[in-house]
Amino acid sequence: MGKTPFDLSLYLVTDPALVEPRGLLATVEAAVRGGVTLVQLRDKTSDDRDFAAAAEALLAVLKPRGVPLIVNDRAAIAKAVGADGVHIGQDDGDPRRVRDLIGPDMILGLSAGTPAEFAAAPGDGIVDYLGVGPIRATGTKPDHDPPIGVEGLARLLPLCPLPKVAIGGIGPANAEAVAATGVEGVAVVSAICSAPDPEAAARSLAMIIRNVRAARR
Ligand code: TZP
Ligand code: MG
Repeated sequence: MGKTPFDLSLYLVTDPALVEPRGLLATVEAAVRGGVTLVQLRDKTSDDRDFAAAAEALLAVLKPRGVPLIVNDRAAIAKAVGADGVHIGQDDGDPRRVRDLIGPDMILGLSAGTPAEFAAAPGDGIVDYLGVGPIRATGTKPDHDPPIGVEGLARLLPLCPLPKVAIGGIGPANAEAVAATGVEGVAVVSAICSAPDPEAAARSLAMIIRNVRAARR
């Protein structure tokens, strides 16, 4: 089969509260029309049954559009439903154990926000990308680590060769500065899920990222 290809450029992370009243599927469909390249189902509150059902419904929408689905935390469900990958944090155990569970082909992402976490991130086919942040304080994740800022992001990037996606407090006001660090992508929750028009929000973030890339070439 081989490793599932993925593009971190504009990475939507879903939040069960923020997608309302539009709903999870409608929000994700709109975001994909707008140019989102990767989607993570993140829901800390639903039980495994509802979570698996949501993942299956998202896969039905995303597979035909060629957009991979990453599942937050719940590796066994990710594997059972045929999701493309799993994203874990520093408190979710050894990434090697998750890799053992999901096999070689699924995508594995790991959150990291300090030089020590960067240094400890296992490449070699274990972890495929790092989620780096938070860039700014954000109400979306009340227990987040101290913000690292765009400058902190720029300092961390050279410390690990894996592809990296920045997350936390990113929106139209700072996406350009974040992308200009050379990071492989930006991940957002509220900037798309809470936008009055998620498709337009995604399209405008995708354009910001494209323009920064074009200027850097
Ligand atoms: N991990 C670090 S910050 C964060 C997550 C899941 C939430 C980001 O949400 P937003 O609304 O894009 O700031
Ligand atoms: Mg986690």
